[in-house]
Amino acid sequence: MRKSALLTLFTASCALAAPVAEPARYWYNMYYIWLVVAVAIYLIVVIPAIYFAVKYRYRKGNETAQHVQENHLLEILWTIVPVLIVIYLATQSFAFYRVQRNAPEGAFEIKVTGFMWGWQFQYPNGKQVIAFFNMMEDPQTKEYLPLDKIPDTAKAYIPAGVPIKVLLTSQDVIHSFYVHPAKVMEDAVPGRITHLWFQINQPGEYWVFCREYCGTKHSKMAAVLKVVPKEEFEKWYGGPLPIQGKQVSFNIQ
Ligand SMILES: [Cu+2]
Repeated sequence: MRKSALLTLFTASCALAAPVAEPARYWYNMYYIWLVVAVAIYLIVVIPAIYFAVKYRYRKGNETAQHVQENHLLEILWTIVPVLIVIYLATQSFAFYRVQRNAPEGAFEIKVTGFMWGWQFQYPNGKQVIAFFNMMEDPQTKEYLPLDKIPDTAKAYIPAGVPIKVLLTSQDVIHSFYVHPAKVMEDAVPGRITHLWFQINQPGEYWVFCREYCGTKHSKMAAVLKVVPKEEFEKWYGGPLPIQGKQVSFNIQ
């Protein structure tokens, strides 16, 4: 199935209001499918279990159990039904994975390098932002600082409503780049380039976290995305956004 058809299918099947970021709607869609299936299976197992436990509880004079050797219909059913459910869930998951994996054409590319313990954002024109753990935490309480206490120089500016393709790598150990509002995550692996994409529609400030345990300060290995309207972004960036449809490539070492 073509990517665009897949996207349309997903969009049409999702009854939720548009989330602030993409591809979060696909994540929510899948979350609710899994939730409904899990609750249904739980009820199908638990309700009969309670019923039988009560109905066939031990009673005096009724000590002999009835042993049923085999029941072909039941065996076929409890094989085929779970197989169908697993195929359905796997297909859904794979479709979501493909959406998450393939950035829309014309996405703005940035390079992100994870290191112990922070993130370096590099933009195509050479501009860069470094978010280090000690800019994120309160030195006294060791809690996360409120967003307005984090210096703007440590925030990665992102244009609102523009798909962003992130080329990911790591300087030292494996990290994982998780864009909280978009619900996307990918490992940052030393010596390799991995990628993901997201698009944040609503200007504001959003967290990015490391989601692969990487050492003492892993829990504070975060960054802030400062999502601003396109014009404001271009002011900060010092030039116009590369034209949609023209991919910008990096020379990655
Ligand atoms: Cu990490």
